Amino acid sequence: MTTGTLITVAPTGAESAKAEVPALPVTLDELLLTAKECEALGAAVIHVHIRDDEAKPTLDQGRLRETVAALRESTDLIVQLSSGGAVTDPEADRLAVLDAGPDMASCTMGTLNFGDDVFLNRWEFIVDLHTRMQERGIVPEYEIFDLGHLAALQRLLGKYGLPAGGHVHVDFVMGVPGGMPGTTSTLVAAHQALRDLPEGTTFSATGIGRSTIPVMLASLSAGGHLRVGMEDTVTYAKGRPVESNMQLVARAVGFAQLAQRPPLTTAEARGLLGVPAAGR
Ligand code: KMH
Ligand code: ZN
Repeated sequence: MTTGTLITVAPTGAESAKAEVPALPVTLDELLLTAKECEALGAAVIHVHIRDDEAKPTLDQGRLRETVAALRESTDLIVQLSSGGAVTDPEADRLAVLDAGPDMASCTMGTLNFGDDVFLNRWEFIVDLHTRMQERGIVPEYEIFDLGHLAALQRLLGKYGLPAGGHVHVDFVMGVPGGMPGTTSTLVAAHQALRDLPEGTTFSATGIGRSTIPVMLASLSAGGHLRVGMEDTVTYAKGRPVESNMQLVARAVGFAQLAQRPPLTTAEARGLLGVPAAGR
């Protein structure tokens, strides 16, 4: 039975421009401050995309390593690097994200239209990500943008075995134009489809844009966990831009407490996800 709520903050993403969203954390200092404050509020996992000196998305290996080290130094958060990057990133650079040695990395389970772009995730690429994470002890979070991605995950686990840590955790990313909608009925369908995955599989959910609140409430009521942050949501309410990631984490913590499923500590989150203790 699910008790507490795992809260993941996705503070930056690769899609919003700093010029249009000035509160977006893009420098290492901004990211560290955000990470510390979100941890203090109740986040246990940070899903990280980084930016270059021009605030453009980058998968620069030196910066990724520096970011992982700095987050470990300043917080106890579980550090999850995005292997999705930006839609323009080549597969080799996305695979090389694992070389930075994060606790976790995302692994998107299929190709989809992504607004006007295509987010390409070929089967062989997914297999490479999954097996390299197995070899290196990096725990995946399987990103599910559409219901068919769950069937792909079932196939992946059946052919290549359980992930590092032995626990399967998925994240429903809902409301991307081209993916599944961010509605309660779709979340229920996705939740039901988990029965074909290994016993004990857990899920988080995030709703892009205005679907953030319905998805959050639906996930909590279905026993799921939450991902929030400015990667997914830059409008707090109609006509009100998000002021900070902390504002979004605080709202998620409030909802989780109302649901009587308070935030998991970072140690509890490591236990749930099969991520080794900090300082391993
Ligand atoms: N930026 C999107 C193209 C992930 O981080 O793994 C992909 C994404 C998923 O954000
Ligand atoms: Zn991401």
